[in-house]
Amino acid sequence: MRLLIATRNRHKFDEIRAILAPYNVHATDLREYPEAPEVVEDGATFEANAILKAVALARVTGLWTLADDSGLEVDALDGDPGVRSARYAGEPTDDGANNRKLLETLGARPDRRARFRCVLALADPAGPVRTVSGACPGVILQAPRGLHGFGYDPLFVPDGFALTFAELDAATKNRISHRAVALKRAVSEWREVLELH
Ligand code: ITT
Repeated sequence: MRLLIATRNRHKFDEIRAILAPYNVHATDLREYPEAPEVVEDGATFEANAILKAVALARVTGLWTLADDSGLEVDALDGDPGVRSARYAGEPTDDGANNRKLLETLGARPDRRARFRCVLALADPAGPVRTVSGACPGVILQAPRGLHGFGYDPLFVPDGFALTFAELDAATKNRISHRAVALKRAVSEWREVLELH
């Protein structure tokens, strides 16, 4: 099926497309819809924001639409930056500034536990919307390492690994990430609607 991936984040689109590559899904992104509106992500949860994005874009384009809302939750910061992950250090989004702010805010706190979360919303242009979620636990380093990926990847070491998401190759990240976990659930729970049979 043809599926619109409702993101302006190129890295997210590339990851989602790579993870869906084995399936019969033709993923397009918003570059084909320059007139698509900017959706205000003012929901209090990843789920609310994913639904806002998927429903708005499905309505405008008439296509089945998949939206990803994701972010990093740090235990010692009571779950921050959370839904504000993209704009943690202000607008416009700046990954380097976000990483510096996270390190400054965490300081020397010994509890470095964190997890990435991802909620995917799939909107039918006819109305109904459904969601799945995924998480990837790990720890936050004292300084960034690695050049791959995006966002907080250089600071995040997933459980069971010694390298950051920015040091691991894309195939490994796409096997274990919060986005991969959520997409695996999507493929299994939404097999019929995604026409994967
Ligand atoms: P769209 O809303 O257009 O999809 P966005 O980047 O603004 O793009 P979000 O509002 O969902 O998306 O914010 C996600 C932020 O969370 C992202 O900018 C990163 O800072 C962080 N993040 C999410 N997934 C990540 C990942 O796999 N690796 C590193 N950081 C990630």
